[in-house]
Amino acid sequence: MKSSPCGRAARAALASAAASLALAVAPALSLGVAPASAATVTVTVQDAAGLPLPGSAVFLESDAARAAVRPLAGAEIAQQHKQFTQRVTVVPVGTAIQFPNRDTVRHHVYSYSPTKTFELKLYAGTPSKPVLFDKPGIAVLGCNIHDTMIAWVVVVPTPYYGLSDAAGRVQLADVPPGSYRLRSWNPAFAVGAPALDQPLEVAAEGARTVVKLPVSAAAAR
Ligand SMILES: [Cu+2]
Repeated sequence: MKSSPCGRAARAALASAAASLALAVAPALSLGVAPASAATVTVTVQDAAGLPLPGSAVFLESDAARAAVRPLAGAEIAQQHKQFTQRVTVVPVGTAIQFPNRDTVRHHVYSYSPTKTFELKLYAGTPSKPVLFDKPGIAVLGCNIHDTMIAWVVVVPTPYYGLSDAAGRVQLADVPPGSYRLRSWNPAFAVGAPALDQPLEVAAEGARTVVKLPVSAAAAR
């Protein structure tokens, strides 16, 4: 892994996820996938008209990826200025998320989504327990007090995931070569719609692809 010529910059960018990514490679080796090196996968997410789609969740699924998944430590979605601090949060299955309230008003955060149904009743400060996201899927979050507050948690069964930047680009570092399902999702999708699903072969030198989602960038803002 250390000998991998590419992905060094991307690894730095994903420093917070580095620990889980490092752990992720060992099970793949024991399953006989035997990657000679781990590669970088670059995905550009566009809308139907070819415009960049920032804030899209992108992840790579496979049996080996599923076996390599580890919860993320220290995940949080705060509330500040009567908004969630992140619109879309992507976490691996098994991650517990804290919902600290940084406002002086109280919030009442809930999700009715089958992926995770929960309610943090009217609170100030940080609730005593984080919320465990133990099933893959998409949870829509709201606040009972402030109707304009909305956010999404995308729970993924893989250590290889990311969120697209302003240019619609996602870089996934340290991906073992192999056959994957490339999944892509944007909050402009209809409620309950699954992430787009297409095959992706990752070679020893990585992969680079463009994904077009059936939404408009204007509607996704
Ligand atoms: Cu609120």
